[in-house]
Amino acid sequence: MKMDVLLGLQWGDEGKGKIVDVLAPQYEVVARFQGGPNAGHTLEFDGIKHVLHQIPSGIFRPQILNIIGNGVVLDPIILKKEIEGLGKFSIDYQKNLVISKKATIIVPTHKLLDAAYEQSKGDKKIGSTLKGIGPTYQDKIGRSALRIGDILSPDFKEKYDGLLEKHKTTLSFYQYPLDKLEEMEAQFFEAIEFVKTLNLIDSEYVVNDALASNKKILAEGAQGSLLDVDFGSYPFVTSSNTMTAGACTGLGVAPSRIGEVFGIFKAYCTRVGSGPFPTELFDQTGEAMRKEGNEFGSTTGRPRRCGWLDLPALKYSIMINGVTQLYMMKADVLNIFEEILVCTHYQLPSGELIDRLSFEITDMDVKPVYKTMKGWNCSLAEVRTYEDFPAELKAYVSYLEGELNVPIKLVSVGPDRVQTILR
Ligand code: 2SA
Ligand code: MG
Repeated sequence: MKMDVLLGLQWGDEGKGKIVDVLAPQYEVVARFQGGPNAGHTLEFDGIKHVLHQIPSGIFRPQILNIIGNGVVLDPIILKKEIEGLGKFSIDYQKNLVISKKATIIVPTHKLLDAAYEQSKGDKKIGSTLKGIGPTYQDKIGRSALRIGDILSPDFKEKYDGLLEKHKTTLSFYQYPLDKLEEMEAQFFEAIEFVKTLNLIDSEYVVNDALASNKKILAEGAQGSLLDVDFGSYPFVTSSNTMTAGACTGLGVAPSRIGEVFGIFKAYCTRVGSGPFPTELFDQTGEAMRKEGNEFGSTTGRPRRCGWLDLPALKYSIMINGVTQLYMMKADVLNIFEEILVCTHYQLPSGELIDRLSFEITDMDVKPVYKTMKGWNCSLAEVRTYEDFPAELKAYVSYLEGELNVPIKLVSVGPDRVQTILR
């Protein structure tokens, strides 16, 4: 059996949570492989909205084993709150949730460091969610981080104190106040005691044993490919590999065992935080998109920047991930427009047209070159099959498919499960 991977192809918030929820019945295992509480995966069912941050999106289905893999950076305080928040669902956490002992722990000072680094950057700030993601991955790569397995050892406090001293030195260099630290630490150690009661495992064995016994596994990506630490618009990225390859390192699965790669994209683009966004709209159109799409961050509530679909960027994401199926989300948000624009190329300051994301391009003031398409300009609320699609939406889908060379297997036309149209 192979492991399928589901990823966002843009800057996050493509609607991954909704799709995991749709695909979940076909899977026995759902695993997170990177990121941490900076993610916000929204699931809507029975008229209620749930936002998951660290727990995989298969948690509402009792037949699914949910894995938090070694590639994740885990905040014990947020995990405890998340689990308490799901209290009414009577989920059996011992059976349905396992956590890799090799996952890295976010300690309180990581969050302070995140804030200190952002502050020091002034108007060049990344727009981090301030959950401590960057500083935690920094310690992981720097070989000084604490891992979930460490909480079981008698010298955990000693290890923690060692890391704390290092962090304090850095925080004092940035003259960052420590007045909140004591309270955060009290919460942290309480949460650590709680995490000790959860099912802590060597997840690489759990995943590979599951594959060996022909169980179907879905790896659930967080953020998006254009926020990948290697291939995103560096330095305006998150600190993990958000791409397919990250699912291999973040779970301990060999590349040869990757099956389908589901690439999720919105029918337009959004971005939270700073960094280049060539098709961003600063006018009424952008405002209308934000309003219609309710584009506000599910972790921080920040308004998301909005713009037209960017084909060069999407092609790039498809290439680095080996996407085999495309899922287009939130098509209904475009209902309100008489004309729909799609960026096909970028124009460099020299006048040259390109459709590749070169190293230089992230620093350049490029101008998007658009193809204009006729909008469908009507409600999609009653649409249940591809045949019901207005002709203009069909034309939009087949134009994109032709450009991207990967089939668009699903189009979402509304938040409800029944508004997910398979092709
Ligand atoms: P970080 O927190 O240090 O990893 O942030 C670095 C950059 O990555 C962006 N980022 C995100 N972009 C979109 N969605 C994300 N998750 C939340 C959500 C965001 C929210 O699902 O809605 O609620 O605001 C996410 N997480 C990180 C971030 O904006 C920085 O540009
Ligand atoms: Mg999100």
